[in-house]
Parts: sequence; structure tokens; C-alpha cells
Amino acid sequence: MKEPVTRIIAVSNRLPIHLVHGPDGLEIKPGEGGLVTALAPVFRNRGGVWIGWSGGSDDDDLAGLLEPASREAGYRLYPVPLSVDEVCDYYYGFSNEVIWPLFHDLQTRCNFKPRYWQQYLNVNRKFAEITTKHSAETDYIWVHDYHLMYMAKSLRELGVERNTGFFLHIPFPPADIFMKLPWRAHILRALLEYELVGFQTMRDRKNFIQCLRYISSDIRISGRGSVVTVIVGDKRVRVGAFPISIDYDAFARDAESKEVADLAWYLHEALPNRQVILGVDRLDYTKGIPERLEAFKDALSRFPELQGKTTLVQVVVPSREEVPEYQTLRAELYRLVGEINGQFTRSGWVPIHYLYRSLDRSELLAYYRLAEIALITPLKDGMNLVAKEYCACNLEENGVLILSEFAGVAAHLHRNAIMVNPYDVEGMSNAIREAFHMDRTERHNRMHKLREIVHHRDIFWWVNNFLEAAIAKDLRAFPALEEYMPDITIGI
Ligand code: GDG
Repeated sequence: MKEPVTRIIAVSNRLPIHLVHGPDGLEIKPGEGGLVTALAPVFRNRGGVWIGWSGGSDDDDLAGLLEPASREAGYRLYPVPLSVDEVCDYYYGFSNEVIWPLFHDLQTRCNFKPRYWQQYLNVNRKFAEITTKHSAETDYIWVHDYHLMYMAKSLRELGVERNTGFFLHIPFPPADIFMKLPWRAHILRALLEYELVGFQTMRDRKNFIQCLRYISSDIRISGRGSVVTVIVGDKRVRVGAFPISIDYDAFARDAESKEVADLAWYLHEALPNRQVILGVDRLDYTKGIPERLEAFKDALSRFPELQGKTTLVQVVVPSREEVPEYQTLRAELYRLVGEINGQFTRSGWVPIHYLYRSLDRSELLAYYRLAEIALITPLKDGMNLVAKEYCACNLEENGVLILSEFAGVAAHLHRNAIMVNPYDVEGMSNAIREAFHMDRTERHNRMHKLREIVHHRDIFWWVNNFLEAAIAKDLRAFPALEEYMPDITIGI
């Protein structure tokens, strides 16, 4: 019988920070991305611990930097130092050249180098060792994402007893794609070492269970609903669908602030008498950005009434720029934007405003608030938080969401968004036209329902659901502390 859980330890590839080289040496800035956005409100001032790679090299002197960062974040940060070789083969290699494309159904982009796999095992073991050092048997170890699928197995191999759960932020592919992975059985068996395995959608959970049937004919499923128990031989694992979400109230409240409202007004004034179509993505080939630009170009050609009356604001946040595929994509986007703007720009109107940088939060919220149309068309996506954030910030309830069928978020929002196949350029272009002409009442009715759905299932709903399934407790069992404890210990 295990002791009751008293503390949650999050383990993810990256700590929720990034290191920048400033004039006075290394500096720490808060991180960005889906996972940080999702977990920060849950750990802050609740005695949480976060373990992960800092993003730097293993000889960076982090102790002095992480202490104030921990204090500011409201949870303790423990780094996992990684060498250049480890980063190359475990992170860029196995995680981003094998699992990332494969799990997004893009198997032709995979690079199945055996050396990547060996380093993946080594680094997962390293994470397991550091987690062991900073945890006790009464802690719940909540492991995040595809970089660390092997970690529970590494803990077992070290002979360490911990209560562990895993959440996969990206999709889990169908069996005919997953089975291409040379290390498929190892990964499946490693996942069975967790007590709970969470996916974004029922589709992902179904795919996982189907893959298990390939490694064992002796599989039984017990229970019903979003969490079931899978029995494979002598292993029992709970497997569930937990669609991740956002801190809806914080987004809606911040979008209402004077700063964001003024900025939204100012930005829209610069684009008078036209509808703003917004795309916001990390630089990634899974996000379908070239296809989306082609669709906008097609719409301008086939529906000339959109010329001068729409502007596509496409924000692309730089990401994984060291990887050649991402450099190629960046160049392709510049080329496409240049081509479309070159063809259609006329005095007083530029069709695409391309922002290749990370916006600060107020500016991002201002764009969410002012955009009449959001164009969210990933080729495949675990969830896609941008879609939910757009709805939360659309206070006037006059926005139209155009959404890919292959984003996890489609499972909940499909009835009130305009759904598109992101590979179908003409279909997307028709959707842009439909959104452009949609009347005020229909826009309001649809957006009102979308906002209700996102509000109802926010980030706290997600965490509660996961914790309920994991340890039969919800967030109330981890109340906010009066003050964050100053006695921080940094272990490197
Ligand atoms: C992975 C999965 C899953 C974007 N631009 C700026 C900015 N962002 C923030 C957004 C949003 C986050 O980044 C992006 O989250 P997504 O969910 O859209 O996508 P991924 O980064 O690929 O996340 C995804 C997610 O994990 C969570 O499980 O939904 O499917 O791929 O929160 O707001 N933030 C700021 N400036 C920007 O310019 N400040």
C-alpha cells in the first residue's frame, strides 16, 4: 500500500524558462509554449517542483540564476544538465527527427538512426536519476511528453518505487504509422510502466490501445468512459483522454484590460475597413503554414471582393532553428509571403503582415481580441491552445474560428467552427470566404457557444481530471501557500 501523495513533481524535457546571453552573461526568461502556459497556474504557489533541462549546456553555472527564477515562478526548479552530444541525439535526434514527425503522421520526415535511440535511453535514465534525488515515495511524478516516454521504465530499472503518470501533449498515431518505428515494442512496453497514461483525445487513446494489440494478443479493457484500465499480461495501466486547456478566466480578464484594449484599437486602426485574419504558430512543418498561405492566395484570386478588405496577420514564433528542416520552412515562408504580397499589394493595402518573432503577451492578446477570423489549420496537432485562447479573448463575440479537422481541439469545437481539411487548399479558401461573409448574428451564436465550451473545460478542469484519475485527489488537495517559501535548495 503506497503512502498518500503530498506533492506533485512535474518532469518535462524543458524547464519553464529559457536562457539568454545578455550583456552581463546568462540571464533567465520565462518560457513559452503550450506546456508552460498550461502548467504554470497549477504549480505556482502550491509547493510544486519542476525538473527539466535548462536549455543550456552542462557546464553552465545555473545555481545563482535558478534560485531567483524559482522564487519568481512560485515553484522549485531543478535542472537536468545535458551535454552537447546528448542534446544532439536525444533532443534534436530521437525526439524531433523521429517521434515528432512520426506521431504527426509525417513518417517520410523521420530519421531512424540507431544512435538516437541509445541516447534517448541514456537521457531518460539521467532524468530518472535526478528525479529520484529530488523526490520521495510520497510524491506523485507527473511526466510530460514524448521526450520522456521511457522514464518510468528507467525508474524501475534503477529499483526506485514512485507513483508515476504520463501525459502525451502530441497526438498518438494510428497503428499502421506507429508500427514503422524500429523501437515500437520498447516504447509501448515502457509506457505500460506508468500507472496512468493520458492522451489529448479519445482518438489518441484508441490508437494507443490498437498498437498494444500488435505486441500482445492477451489484452483486456476494463471500465468505460474517458479513463479505462488496460490489462496486458500481468500489467495493469489506466489509460485516459484528458484534453488540455487554458486558464480561460486569466485570458478573458487580461484581454479586457485597458492596455490590451488600447493596443487592439491602435493595431486595428492601422488596418482600417478590413477584416483581420489571424494565424499564430510556432515555426513548425506540422502547423500547415505554407498550405494556409496558399489558401489565402487562392482566396484573393478566386474571390476578388476580399482584396483590400482582408489582411492576414501571420505570427510565426521561431522554434528549433538549429534543425535544417526548420530553416528550410522559414525560407519557404519568406518566399511565399513575398510572392503573395508582390502579386497583390496595392497602394494602402498589403495582404499579409508577417511577424517572425515572439510577441509579448499583451500584443498577442490584442491580436486575438481584434481579429475577425482565426485561421488555425495544423496538418495535425495534439490539441492547439491558440484556438482556445482566441475564443477566450474574443470578448465582442464577433470572431469566426476556421479550424483543422486534425487538431485535437476539433473534438470539442467542431460544431461551431468552420471545419477544414488543411491539405485542401481550395476548401480552406472557400472557408475564408464563408467566414468573411458570415453575418453578425451567426458569428455571435457560434462564438458564444465556443467560449462556453472552452470556459467550462479550462486548465483547472484538465488538472483536476488528471489528478482525480491519478491519485483520486483534485487541486483543492494542493492549496495555494500563503507565501512562497524562501528556503529554496537548488540541486545540480
Ligand atoms: C504542444 C502541442 C498542445 C504562440 N505565439 C506566441 C505565444 N504563443 C503561445 C500560445 C500558446 C502556445 O504558445 C502554443 O501552444 P499550441 O498548443 O498551439 O502548440 P505547441 O507549442 O505545438 O504545443 C499542442 C500543447 O503542446 C499543449 O499540450 O496543444 O498540440 O503541439 O499557449 O499562446 N506566446 C507569446 N507570444 C507569441 O508570439 N507570449
